[in-house]
Parts: sequence; structure tokens; C-alpha cells
Amino acid sequence: MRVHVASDIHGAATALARAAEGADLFICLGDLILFLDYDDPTAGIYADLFGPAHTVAYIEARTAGRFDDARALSTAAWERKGVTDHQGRWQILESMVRLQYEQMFAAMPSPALLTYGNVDVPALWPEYLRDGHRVLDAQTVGIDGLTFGFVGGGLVSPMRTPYELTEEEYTAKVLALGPVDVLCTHLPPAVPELCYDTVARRFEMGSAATLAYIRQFQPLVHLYGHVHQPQRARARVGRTECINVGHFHGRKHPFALDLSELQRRR
Ligand SMILES: [Mn+2]
Repeated sequence: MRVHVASDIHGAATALARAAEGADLFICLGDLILFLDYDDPTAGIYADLFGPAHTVAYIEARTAGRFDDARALSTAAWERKGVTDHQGRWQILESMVRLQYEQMFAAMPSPALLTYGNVDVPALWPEYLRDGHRVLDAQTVGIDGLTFGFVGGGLVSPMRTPYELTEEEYTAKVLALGPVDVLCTHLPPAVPELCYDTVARRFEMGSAATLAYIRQFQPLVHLYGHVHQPQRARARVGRTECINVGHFHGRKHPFALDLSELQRRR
């Protein structure tokens, strides 16, 4: 059985529609929304709202780690639009997220197993899921005699993305799994080379709870995304092969997993 796995779709609907070609099953590790495109300041919700020039300044502030400056830029831009309160902002953002989710879930292959990224709004998903789409979070599923475990979402960060959990909340989800053969998450384990983004030049969030889980249960494979340009895309932790499935928005093709090979190694 051949499984295609993709993460960090960030609006790449055309490529997503083809991502399961030749596969028996598709797995999506989250981040469907394109809020900000660091490579293209004309794309994404932020640019749609405030225009490319403002978006360039915002990207520069965030890339330099000046998150307070970035927030001040956003506040000023919202005020120019006449929106001063959180509720007013969210109303506008939600309508734009909904437009993207319509496209993304229309393009999402089926059957698919999905979990959330940090750039997702889980509360909206039930309205957009189609037949054959199954969301798994802190849950396991059996596929061809192998147990797959899923943990979605991100951890609290200075980026303030839409779906961030505390360490305690995230750890509880990881511990709910029990032993699995294939671990699927949005976040990497807290291994520095796997978390460092060589283009953004900063450490993205990795999960210490996931690293502890891997050391304890030693799944065959850990598949994750989140770090778009990682210093290293793979590392071995004991017998577990940790693999970043790649930035789908940039690469436009999925990671392929051959389950018969895993069954032999089991
Ligand atoms: Mn992402």
C-alpha cells in the first residue's frame, strides 16, 4: 500500500488536487491556510487585506524578530480600515479563511486522514470536510496492520498563529496515543537541527513531549512538517526515523510512504 503525505499546503489547491495520484491513501498534516507568503508578498490573506507594500514591511519586521513592530503595523492597518476591535477583525478574517477552506477542501483528495496545523482554524473544519475525509487528533487508526497515531496543532509561539496549544495541552494529546508504528504530527520533535529554518533563520517550535514519546515508544517513523526550510529534513532518534515530509506549498509534491517496507521492519 502506498500512502502520500503532505503538510503545509498553504493555499496550493491546484497541486493538492493531484497530490494523491498513484496513492491508495492520502494523509494531510495541516496548515491549509495561506495567511502570509514570505516568498510572495502579493499572496495570502494579509496581502488581500492590506496590500503588498504593507505586507513587505510586515514580513520584514517578523523576519527580523521584531514581533511588537509587526503587531503595531497590523494595528495601524486595521485602524485605517476602520476596524478597532478584536471581534471586528475576526469577522473579516473568518470570512477570508472560509473562502480559502472552500477551495482547499474541494481540492483535498479522498480518502484522506487529516490533522490540524498551527495555521488552521479547527472549529471551521466540520463544515468543509467531504466524504472520505477523517480528522484525527490525539487518536490512532489501523492501516494494513500498522498503527498510525495523529497529533495536530502548534505550540504557543511569538508568531501567534491561530491554533497554538500550551505544553500541557499538547503533552496530554501525545500521551493519549500509546504505542504506534507511524507517528503523524504537524510539529517536529524538539531536535534543534530539525527545527531550525535556514531561510527564516530562526528556530521554529518543536515538541519536547514528542521527543520524549519517540524515545519511549520508538515508532518506526515520525512524519511531520511545520519547518518550511529545515536545516535537516531527517534524523534518527533510536530506531525511529524522523522525516519532514516537506513544504507542500513550495515543492508541490507529496512524500511517499511504502507500507510494505514498514511492515517488514516491524
Ligand atoms: Mn506551515
